[in-house]
Order: sequence, then C-alpha cells, then structure tokens
Amino acid sequence: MAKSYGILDAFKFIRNKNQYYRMSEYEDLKTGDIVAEALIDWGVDVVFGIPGDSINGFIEALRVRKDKIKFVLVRHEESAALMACGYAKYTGKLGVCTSIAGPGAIHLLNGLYDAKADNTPVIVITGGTSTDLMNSSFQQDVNLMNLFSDVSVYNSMIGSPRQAEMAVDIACRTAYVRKGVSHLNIPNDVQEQKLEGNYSRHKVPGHTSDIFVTPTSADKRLIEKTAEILNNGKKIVILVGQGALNASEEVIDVAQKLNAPIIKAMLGKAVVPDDHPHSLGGIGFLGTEPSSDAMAESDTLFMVGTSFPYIEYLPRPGQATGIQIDIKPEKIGLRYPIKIGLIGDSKQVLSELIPLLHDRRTDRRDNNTSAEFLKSKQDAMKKWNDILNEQSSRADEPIKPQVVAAAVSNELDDNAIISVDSGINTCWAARFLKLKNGMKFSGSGSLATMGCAVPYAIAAKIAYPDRQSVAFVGDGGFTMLMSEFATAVQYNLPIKVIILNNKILGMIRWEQMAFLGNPEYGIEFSQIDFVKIAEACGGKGFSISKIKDVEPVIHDAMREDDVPVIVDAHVDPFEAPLPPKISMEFVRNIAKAFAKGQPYAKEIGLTLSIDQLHEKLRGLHSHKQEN
Ligand SMILES: Cc1ncc(C[n+]2csc(CCOP(=O)(O)OP(=O)(O)O)c2C)c(N)n1
Ligand SMILES: [Mg+2]
Repeated sequence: MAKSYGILDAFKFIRNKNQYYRMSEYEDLKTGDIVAEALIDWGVDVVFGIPGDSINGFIEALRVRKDKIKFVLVRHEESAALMACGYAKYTGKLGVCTSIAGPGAIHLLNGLYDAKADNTPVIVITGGTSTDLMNSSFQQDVNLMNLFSDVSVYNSMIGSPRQAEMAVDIACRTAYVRKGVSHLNIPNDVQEQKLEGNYSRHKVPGHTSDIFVTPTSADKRLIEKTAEILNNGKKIVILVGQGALNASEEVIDVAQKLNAPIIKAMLGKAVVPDDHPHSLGGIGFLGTEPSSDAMAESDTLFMVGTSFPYIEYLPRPGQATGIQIDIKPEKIGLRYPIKIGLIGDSKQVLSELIPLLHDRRTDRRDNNTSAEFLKSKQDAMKKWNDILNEQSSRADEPIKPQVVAAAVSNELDDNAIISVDSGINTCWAARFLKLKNGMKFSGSGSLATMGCAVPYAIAAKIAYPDRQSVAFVGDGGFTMLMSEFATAVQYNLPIKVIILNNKILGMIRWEQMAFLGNPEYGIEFSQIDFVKIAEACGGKGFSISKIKDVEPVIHDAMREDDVPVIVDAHVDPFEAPLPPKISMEFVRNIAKAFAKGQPYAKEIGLTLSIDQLHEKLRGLHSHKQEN
C-alpha cells in the first residue's frame, strides 16, 4: 500500500547514480513479512490454514504479528478454504487461507471453488518448492499455477520480495472487484529473502495502492426505463439473491410500492424476514408452492443480485419482461431474457429507482391486477404455512426432521447466524428456519458442497463472537469435516451443530428414485455416536430420539454458551423432501424404482401415504392424541 512518506524518507525516492530506485518502507523485511504487512493493510485480521515446510516462512511472519492478525489452525485445508469463504460471506471482507504446496494446496481446492461459485472474495497463499528445485519432481512439488488457474481470478507466483507488496495489492483488489479467488504462491526460499538492493529499472517505490472501486449505480436513463416498465407491470415478481443482502429496506420499499411478492434464492434468504407479508419464501426444489405459482403467472421478473440456477422455476422465456440488477455485467441475461440490465450495487440502484415508481397503495392507476396478484399469493402462503405447521407439529417417532428444524427455529437469537449444509437438510432449513430481520444465513449455494456448514459456523463465530452461530447439517455432510468440531473447541467457539441424522445420504435416495427411477444404492452409513465425538473433542453432546425431548434438549443446546455443542437428532430416514409441485414423472419414477426392487419400499410407501393423509386432514386432527 502507498504510505505517506516523511522528509527523512525522501532519499529513498531519489534515483541513485545508476537510475534505479532504492527500496520502500519494507526494506530489510522478508517476503513473508511483506505479504503479511500488506494483508494487514488491506484489513485482513484472520488467516485459516495448516503450516508446514513450504509455507513456514509466511507462518513465522504471522507469528510475529499475532496481535494484528490471527492464525486459526484447522484440521483439514478444505475447511480452511471454506472458513475463508464463510468469513468473507458473513463480513463482506476478504477471507484468507494458507497451506503448504502439494497435498495441502490440493485439499484447499473444494473450498476455493465454493468461493468462486458464490462470487466471494478469498485470498489463498500457498507455499512452494524452492526456486532451485522447482519442477524437478521434488517432494510435494505440484504445479500450483496450473492447478489454481481455473479457480482463481488472479493467479501469481511471487518471484522476489521486490514483487511482494504489489502482488498482494493486485490480489486483494482483484478478489474484491471480480468477487473471486486470488492465489499467491510463494516458493520456500523466496519467503526468506529480504527486500534489499535496488528495484529494477522501471519500478517506482510506493506506486501500488490498496484502493479498489466497483460500480455503484447504473445509467440514469436505464433506471428511468426500468421504472417505466415496472410502473406498467401487472404481475411483478421480485427475485432476490446474495447480491441483495445489503438492500433489504430498498427491496421491501420496491415490493410495497409495486404490490409485488418477493421470492428468495437460498443465499438471499436473509434479505427479507420470512414472515414479511410480501415474502413467498424460497424458490426451486427447496422452495414454496406459492413462489412456483407466482413465477408461472408473472408478467415482469425483477431479479436483484441473483443468478439462481434452476431456470425451469423461472417464468417461461417470452412470458415476462426481464429486468436484472447485478454488480457483474457477465451475469446479466445468464438465466432469463433480459430487457434491461442494471450494473451496480443493488442498494444504490434501488434507492435511485424508488422515487420513480408509482405507489400502487395510494395511486389508483392500474393497481387492481397487481393488488389481486399479491393478495392471491399471500392467501396461498397462508395455506402453505398451514402445511408446514402441520409437518412440524407431528408427534410421530422416528421424529420428523421438520419438527427438529422448527424447534431450532424457535430457539434462534434475533441476530443469529445460520450456516446450512447440502442435502435434504438444506430443504428443511430453507423451509422451516424462519429468519428475522438482522439474522445472517448462508451455505454453499452454487457449488452445493457437503461439509461447509461447520467451517462456515466457525468463521461466523470468529467474526461475531457475541452472536449465536448455528451449523445445520446432515450426518453425511458432518462426518466429511467432523474434525473441525475440535477446532471450535480449541478456539473456544461455542457454536451449535445440529445434525439431522437420518443415517443415510438422504438426498441421494430421492434423487436415485425420483429422478432416475432406480432403487437406492450406496447411500447407507454405519453408525457413529456423535455425542461421544462431541465429548471426546471437549464439547457437549446431546442426543434426541424421543419426540418429548425435542424442545427441551434443543432449548438447552441452543443456550449453551461455554463450549461448542452437537445435537444428534435421530430423524425419520424415510421422510421425503417433496418439491413444491409434484410432477407425474416424479411419481412414475418412484413406482419404477419400487418395481426394480427399491429397498425399504414398504416403509417409504407407508411414510408417503401417511404424510399425505396428515396434510389432507390438517386442522381436523390433533397430533397429541397419536402418542
Ligand atoms: C462434497 C459433495 N459430495 C457429494 C455431494 C452429492 N450430494 C448431495 S446431497 C448428498 C447427501 C447428503 O447427505 P447428508 O449430509 O446425510 O444429508 P441428508 O441429505 O441426509 O439430509 C450428496 C452425497 C455433494 N453435494 N457434495
Ligand atoms: Mg443424512
């Protein structure tokens, strides 16, 4: 970063007789130190990783600066990258991770792809073979420039201490501006080299800076045209994603003025509280029936900060006029034919748009259809919520996963941070965790990797030590990076891990049956006692298998603030994650799988039909009498 220089520094700027510049304020520092200093200049205060031979020079630079920058030792590099990604998502700051060359760097990749897929700024610093042995099949010598070329928006090897400050500045700026991963590889010997001597002929000390700029608002004329279209729309639907997280008030303002329902892609769940009268909840397989219907009927689709991938849930092309706000120009038109693309920050663009919109609550013009449209979806939402209430108040054993999810929801603090994993559990989280204003919520959106929830929850607790941090995860996803529970214990991070333990890769059962018509195969686990795991790591474990224990145990676990906790909730392995609308193909495929010898066909069939009965009879029967 360009520092201000005093008079005593002036001599450093004077070219010596050979016309080369002397060194900057980092003179005599090693490359590792310069990288650490430059990261601190960019506001980095935590680095996740595992040390080792080829990165120890950089780790030493972190050790001597531990008052300014915290090093968090993890158990698996994949988690370090996921933590960096979660940290960046929850704070809006850079997430940083580090590892050795070879195996450590390879382990990082999945978490880095999570950041790439969800447009999250992450810096990764890897070690490398010393320059005099590079590319000689030396131990752990893997071509990391090739390996990281696809995942990164900036990918550079630091060849000398003279390059280090500039490389960090470019890496950080590029990660922020292009919302992705910047990789800096530092060969082992380079980490130890000191900045001394002269720069090369064209280099000027202090030329690089830590400024970055992204577009704020869009072209005024395009905003006016957008207002014109929205003012004429009759059935407008607003679809929000991660890019609208900073624009909750504006999204609500627009929705209210336009009588428009709001639908939330998973990463945009926290944009609007779930009980807001304009919210139709989620979209897609995890979503709600009213949101599917609203999309199917809409004449105007207004997408704000989202590239929700399942286009079959959007209006048919040609049906609705598409308007889209995104900070990344290349996202405009990715999923739906767009009439107007607005490049900029959602909050800024929306606040300029709002004064141009007719207020249909007071302006009588054209407001009938939009008011009716909104009302019909609000009524449908009441019915949908009745169904969810029915599902989450069941008293059956094995316990329905929806019951556990609803109990967790009831115990969330007003400013809780919820990290979700990938599987059926995501479906229950999306539908049953009711977000309030001020909560945060994330998971692996586009990559949908299993194992992200615990690392994300750890990162959240590090960023916001006073807030409740909850990981909502399946048994399969939890076991992938289970060792990080020990990390939470080691760093005194009392996170709450809620395991929806159905003893299988639940989502895959339904994929194999309902999408392909095949019997399940390769999805069943041997059992692990997660309570013992929690205790062995130094945390607390709770187990739930009786319906009467659900509320009290979850209450105690969610209030435990001394040590991290695991709640091992044994839930019905046969409960189906049904999409908002069940197609004939879905039913036909299940029948096909049954005919081909689906294991547990009897149990699955029975569960499906009892669930249907409960839904049909909702309001007409009491669950309490069943026990
Ligand atoms: C790293 C990774 N491997 C495989 C998958 C494919 N996959 C998606 S969901 C799922 C099952 C998840 O099982 P579990 O964590 O127990 O959650 P459940 O579906 O049972 O709630 C699998 C294997 C994935 N998304 N990520
Ligand atoms: Mg499972």
